[in-house]
Order: sequence, then C-alpha cells, then structure tokens
Amino acid sequence: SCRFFSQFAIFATYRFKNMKIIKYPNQSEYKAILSRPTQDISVIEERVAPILKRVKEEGDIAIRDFALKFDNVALDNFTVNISEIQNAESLLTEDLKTAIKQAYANIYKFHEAQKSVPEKIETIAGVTCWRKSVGIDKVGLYIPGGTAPLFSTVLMLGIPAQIAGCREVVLCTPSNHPAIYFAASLCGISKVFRIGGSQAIAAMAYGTETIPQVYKIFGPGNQYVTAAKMLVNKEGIAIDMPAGPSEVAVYADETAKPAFVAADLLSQAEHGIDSQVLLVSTSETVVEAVNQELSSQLAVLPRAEFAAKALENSQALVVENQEIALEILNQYAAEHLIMSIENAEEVSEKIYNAGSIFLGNYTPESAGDYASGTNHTLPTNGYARAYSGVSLDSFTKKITVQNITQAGIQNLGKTIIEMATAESLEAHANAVRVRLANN
Ligand code: HSO
Ligand code: ZN
Repeated sequence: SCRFFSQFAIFATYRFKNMKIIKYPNQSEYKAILSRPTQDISVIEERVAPILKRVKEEGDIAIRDFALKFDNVALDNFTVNISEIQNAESLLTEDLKTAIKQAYANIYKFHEAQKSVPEKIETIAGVTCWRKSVGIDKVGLYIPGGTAPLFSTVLMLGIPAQIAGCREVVLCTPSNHPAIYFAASLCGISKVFRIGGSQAIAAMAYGTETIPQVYKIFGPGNQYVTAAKMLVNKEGIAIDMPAGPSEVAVYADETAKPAFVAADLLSQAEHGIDSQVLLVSTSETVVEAVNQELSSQLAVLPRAEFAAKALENSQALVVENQEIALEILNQYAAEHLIMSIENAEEVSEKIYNAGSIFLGNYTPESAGDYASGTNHTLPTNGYARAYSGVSLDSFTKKITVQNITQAGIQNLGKTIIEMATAESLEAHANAVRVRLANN
C-alpha cells in the first residue's frame, strides 16, 4: 500500500543516509555552506492578515469560527477553568511532578539572579539620575500544540514573567496537556485559553470579549503563528524575537565522544524536519564515527522520521585547525553551540556569535532545553549575531528617573541654555532660565 511504501521510504532514509561531509572547505565557500534555507513568508502573511483582521473586528465570534474551520473543534468556551488547571496536578506522575519542580527551581534561581538593583548616580552636584526596572504590565505566552507538547516552554516564559512581576500573564495553547497546566500554575498563571494558531496571536494582540489584550507576545509556533507575530509587531505589539527553525552546532575535537555528539545532533534533529544541525570538527575520525553513531541511534528513535529528514539537510565540516573552526562557528551564529573540545571554557571566550553555549563532553543541549536553569528561547537563523535569548530583561522595561535640586539646576543650567540656544530652541533654554531666576 501507499502507507507501506512511505514507511519503507523513510526507513531507507534513516537507515542509509549519513550527514554530508565536507572536507577542508575554502573560505569562499563558507557563506554558501552556512546559509539557512530561506523561507518566503509573504504568502503566509497574505493568508494570515485576513484572520487577524477578523479577530480584531469580531473578537470571540471569529475565534470560534476559526477553531471550527482550521482545527475542527467546536468551542463554546475556550477559557480553561481554574479548577481544570489545579486538577492537572493529579493527572501527572509523582516523578514528572518532581522533575518539573526541580526544573522550575533551577530556572527560577538563574533568572532571579538577573535582577538588577538600580544605582542612583549623581552626575554633578545636585543632579541625580537612575534607571529602574518595571515588569511589562501585560504579556501573552503562546505554547503550540503540535506533535510534542512543550510544557518546558511554559516554564521558560512563565518564570521570568513571574519574577519580573508582570501583572497580567495570559497563556494561549491549543493543547490540553496536564503538564502545560501544571507548569502554568507553578508560574502563577491563571488566565489560560485553549486556542491556537494565528487567531490566538491576534486575540492577545487586540483583545476580545474574553481574552485580555497584551503588550508583548512570547513563544514559538508554526509559520502561521510566526507570521501573525510579525504582523502584529508592525502594529506596535512587541514580540520576543523573530523565530526560525531550531538549530544546533557541535564543535568536536579528537577528545569528543562520537556517541555523545550524535545524540546531541539527534536531539535537535527530532524537533522537526526543518531543524538544522551542523558538525564542525578538526578530526576526520570523529566525524566518521559520529556518522556511524547517527545511523544506529536514529534507527531506534520514535521520532526517527523527523530526525532523518532534518539530517538530510545537515552537514559535517572537517577543518584544518581551531582557528578555522571558530571562524566558521562565529559566522554561522548558532542558536545552540556545543563545544565538545579540550579547554572548552577557555576556547569559548573566542565565540562572539551564539545564542547559548554548552561546554565539554557532559553538557548536552537537553540540559538547557529543560532543567539546568538557562532559557531555551533563543535566537535562530543567525539572529544570534545581534539578539540575545529570552531572559528576565525580555519581560521588563527600564525607566530612567532624574531629580535635580535647586542647587543642581544652577550647576547644570548654563550648559543646557548654551546648547538649546545653539539648536535655536529658545523655549528649551527658557525652561531653565525661569528656574534660575527663581532662585
Ligand atoms: N530545543 C528547543 C527547546 C526544547 N527542547 C523544548 C525540548 N523541549 C529550542 O531551544
Ligand atoms: Zn530541544
């Protein structure tokens, strides 16, 4: 049958296909080798725009219509009751609850340490300036449904929102996985709505009768969700970052363990067929061994189908020395960079483009994905050149404050008047003069 044939084709793919190995590429080839597949999202934006418009104009009615049309679910009420959220706990095993609580504690500890204490700076006598952090008042978190319910992402977004003191945290997800609800309740999130897709993004951006409007929207999603985030961003709703397919680069020298490297590559590859993995190594032997490991480990993975497809578009580069390896890795700007090399920490000082770095043989990306403490919402698609991952900062704004005494304006006044006059802004100068005269 057709089904058998497609399974056979997939079997053939993951049984026999290895990562493509490129040996000693020239510098002129780096750009082409490291390029990500470009996606034309204009077609998707065109499809998403009318959905946003309808939600904006019709609110809840549009949400119900789209749920029926796209997800084939009839929603009378998409608000998840508090009792359902509280009940989720009883549906999880003790072991999973313990794990989620451990992850929660570590992520909380790491993000809490990102709090900054505002320092009051007296720039000259009587002129004091400072900068304070304030949680963004209303934020929206989106957690996709899809093939794997990523409740870990609830922690990665919910914890910094909680620490930042965001007053209203709204969570939209098409999934009703109890672990998502449990993670939400740990993060103190009580406004959960069971809606998904671009209409969920629209609901949080514009607000509906039921769903509160927010000022910033966070979270991963498919191309429709991403396009919706980009479109509402143009209307002034902040978003966490431009998202693309997830990726990992592994830098392995002869001290790397091929089985570990292969496992790391596969952990990224299993996310989806569009995942990107890149292996850079100074050792041909290691690369060959990793390729061997990939086929044996892949064969027994439940998500082998996704991983195999992702690996098909992936490459292993053999390079002459560390200098070249670092040049390539900085040019690629990986979302995750695993450095399975000698003196990993010292060498990592030379990395200036990466979302998150994992040092040595015993630091898998999975640790950061779930439980070590760092955030797993990271810049993909080369954005690590200029963007940071999600942190406490992503949920806060900084407000500058200044206080000038009567003596202070005497000290600074002349400078302001001089500059304002030179800019031909007499009213600016006067705002100082009236105060000087009043002394
Ligand atoms: N690697 C993903 C995060 C994740 N992994 C969630 C497992 N669950 C993007 O950083
Ligand atoms: Zn992951």
